[in-house]
Amino acid sequence: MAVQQLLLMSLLAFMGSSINQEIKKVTRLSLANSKDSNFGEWYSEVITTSEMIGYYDISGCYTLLPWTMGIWKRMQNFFDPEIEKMDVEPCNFPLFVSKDALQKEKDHINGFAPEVAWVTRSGDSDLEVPIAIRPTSETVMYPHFSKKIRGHRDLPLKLNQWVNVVRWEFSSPTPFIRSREFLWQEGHTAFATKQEADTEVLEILELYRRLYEEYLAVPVVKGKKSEMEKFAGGLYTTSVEAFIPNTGRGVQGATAHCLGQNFAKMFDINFEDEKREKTEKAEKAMVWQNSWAYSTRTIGVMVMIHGDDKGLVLPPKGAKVQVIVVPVPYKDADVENILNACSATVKTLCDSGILAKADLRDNYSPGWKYCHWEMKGVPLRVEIEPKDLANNQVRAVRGDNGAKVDIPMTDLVNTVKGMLDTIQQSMFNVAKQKRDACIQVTKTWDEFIEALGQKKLILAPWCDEEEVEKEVKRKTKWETGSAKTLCSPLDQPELAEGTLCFASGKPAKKWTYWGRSY
Ligand code: 87F
Repeated sequence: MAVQQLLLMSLLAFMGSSINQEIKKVTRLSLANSKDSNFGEWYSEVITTSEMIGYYDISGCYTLLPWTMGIWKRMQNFFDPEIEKMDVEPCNFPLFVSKDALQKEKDHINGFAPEVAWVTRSGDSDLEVPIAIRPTSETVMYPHFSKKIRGHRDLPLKLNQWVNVVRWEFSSPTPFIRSREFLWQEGHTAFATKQEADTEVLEILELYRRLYEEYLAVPVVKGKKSEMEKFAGGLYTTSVEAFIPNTGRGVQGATAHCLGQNFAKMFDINFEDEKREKTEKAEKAMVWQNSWAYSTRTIGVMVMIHGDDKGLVLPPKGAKVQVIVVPVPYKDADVENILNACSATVKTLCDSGILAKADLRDNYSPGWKYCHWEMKGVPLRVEIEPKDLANNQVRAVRGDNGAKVDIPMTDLVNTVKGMLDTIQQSMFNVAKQKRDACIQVTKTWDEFIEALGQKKLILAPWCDEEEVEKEVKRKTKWETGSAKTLCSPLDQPELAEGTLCFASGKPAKKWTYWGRSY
């Protein structure tokens, strides 16, 4: 009898668990793909199941759903006040560019021409001259710079806009990472001197580092692009570079260019240099310009770095909801008291500046809600059940590692704040450890090739010659994509006297990061 009972019980338990799995599949509360065994599928599944991205019937275009826009808003809320402190002002220039303006600066547009989308028709009639949709706004904004800047008192001029841009990419699209339309901020500034422009580039680059490291908990390297990888219309390009361990690819996270005087020349952006006027005859001087941007790509990088097999994992500073409060009423327990306690908890947390929300829906079970919010990557879950009410406490569960803590109500705000800080810091530490474990210093070609095969982020001494970079690209043209320079870190390790370039054997000039990239 006892044995039969046992068998029956385990049979029921087995049926229960497979029914559970069935339910999870139907309601899409668990992922079918794992991050380590099927990264590409896992990524698509995470961003759709967590309700970040909607697919669309035009290839390379995606819908950014509220969960994504909540993250984007938080990134804006960090960045906007910072650039405001630098006296950068908001603006909004048109979406359309005339053909003349677009083609004014040839270096700038040459390599990019195939990616420019054009409007050629309205209704049934062809436009007299086609107009382009902005792929970036140098050529849209600089006619204004030319008109607005007269004397040195008009400088510096610093503008930023948050807009969408369109680049008709042909390589395979990936939501957030490479899409045909994306959102970004683009800053465009003009100065009287190169020195001021140089200083601003570094200030902006530091803001980008902080955005990634302090807000999104993603480690990045600040560096300078090679001549081959820089923006052709500019003088030099700096960037922050992230690395995705699962694919072994680097990804440019944001970029700040010093444009030099190229655009000033083409768009006549001059000023009477009154300072010189006194000593020499009145002379026109060209401005020094910068442009800088980060885009919704940042969000994709964050998902790839932190997401796990349960779904998205958001760092507290990047999350629209930092704490989700879930009521766990038992059958006979006083439901109303539990719901009230949840609402009160949310109010206390929100009053102290924490982004908290209660999920009081009565058509979903607590278990379903746990999975749902786990999938969406909420950093902290607070559960309140009758036992907690009785003990004047709540139970908190961390989104990043599942650790559970009982928090006395009397200490709620402090403890939750502390936990959110800990999660933020710990997510960065874990990501940095993983990134650092992928860095491989290579001093010879053989070491380089081996490291590339192992999907490493390679740091190598380089002679800084364009021909050599081209040769490396040619020689590594495997089906997974060829290796290129990511950046030369601003923070250079010591380069011992006599160190040779890993690729050419010539004297090395600097340490440079190499790898495959997005
Ligand atoms: C695609 C089509 C046309 C990149 C393009 O990075 C033009 C371009 O100019 C193009 N793709 N670029 C370079 C963008 C440079 C620069 N613009 C302002 C930035 C930061 C923000």
